[in-house]
Amino acid sequence: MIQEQYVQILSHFPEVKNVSAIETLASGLINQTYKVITATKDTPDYILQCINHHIFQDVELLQHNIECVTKHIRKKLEAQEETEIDRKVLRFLETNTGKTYHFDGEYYWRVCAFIPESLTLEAVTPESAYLVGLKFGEFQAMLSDIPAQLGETIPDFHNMEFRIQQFREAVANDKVGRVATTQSIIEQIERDAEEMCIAERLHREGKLPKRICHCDTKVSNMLFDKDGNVLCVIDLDTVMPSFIFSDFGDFLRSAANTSKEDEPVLEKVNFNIEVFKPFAKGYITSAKSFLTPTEIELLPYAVTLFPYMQAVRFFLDYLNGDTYYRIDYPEHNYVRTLAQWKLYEDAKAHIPAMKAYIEELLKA
Ligand code: GN1
Ligand code: MG
Repeated sequence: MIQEQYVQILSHFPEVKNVSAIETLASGLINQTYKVITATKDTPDYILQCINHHIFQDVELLQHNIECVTKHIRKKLEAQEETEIDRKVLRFLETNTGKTYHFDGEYYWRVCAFIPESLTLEAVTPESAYLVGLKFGEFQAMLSDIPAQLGETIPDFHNMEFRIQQFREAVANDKVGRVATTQSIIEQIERDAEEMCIAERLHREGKLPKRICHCDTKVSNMLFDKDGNVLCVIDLDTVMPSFIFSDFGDFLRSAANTSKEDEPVLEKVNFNIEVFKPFAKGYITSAKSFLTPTEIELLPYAVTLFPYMQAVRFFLDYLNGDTYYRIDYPEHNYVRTLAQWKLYEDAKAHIPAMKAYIEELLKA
């Protein structure tokens, strides 16, 4: 069934014609996503999204970033005489007023062309970890000379100093009375806080650049074809200036965890260096042309930073009374915190092995 509401929204995007069905897609916790199916074979299908403007409050900036990024990548692909460019970069449609989103008075909507015969993976293998590393490195490389100014779609999103400040405020406010029973993790977070904020310090000293990063690197944010080849990077909402550590570290936070993000049995949570190796190899291969020695040296630190940062983010939400992350049971954010903490500690224990592996890679 096609609901009148969607027909109305789609009518603002003149390219969309002959719609025969609209299906809800289950993926994605942040934005509501639908597939728009058209009646004839030669008209493409589309993805319609309702943007979550509680999280992405500046939709104009959000879409500005996405337009700049997709146009820049498209130009590069054209210069490389790539074939099938529409399968290698997302294409967002314009409305009849020339914008890439439509505001209906309450919600913001956008449409992009659906890439046929593409699929996402939920878990990595050593082969896919290598390909994904290569692609995320290439994504950053392609954007390393983007002339446009991009803004932060979520201000201070991966700023560790800011997260520590939020954590300290949450402890001081103790809104829901959870500080007394969580002293041990509070002390542990404090113990490592200064060391984990090294990136912000180096940036202030002019020793570490910010670059355009994806900031939500996970295997499910990559499209593959049916033969396992990588097509393109998707979910561009968090593309913004950040340290390259965001894309390297956050990918391994999920991919190299031997268990789930909210695993209650901590013995099951370990850092799998056999995922780190192919991912690092792929990433360094495509990113080494622009990475500085400091950035390369700090890649193992980045791998520890993201479980640490995520532990802090889950924990401060727990202290604030669970307002940001969806929870399935009352202690969920605390369980998540401890699981991320375990991953952080195990990743830290692997720093020497990670360093040795990267050194070998660079020699080869
Ligand atoms: C959120 O919804 P999802 O899984 O894409 C969060 C990430 C966290 C992640 C933890 C905008 O991402 O930063 O790492 O949860 N995204 C936002 O599961 O806050
Ligand atoms: Mg996301």
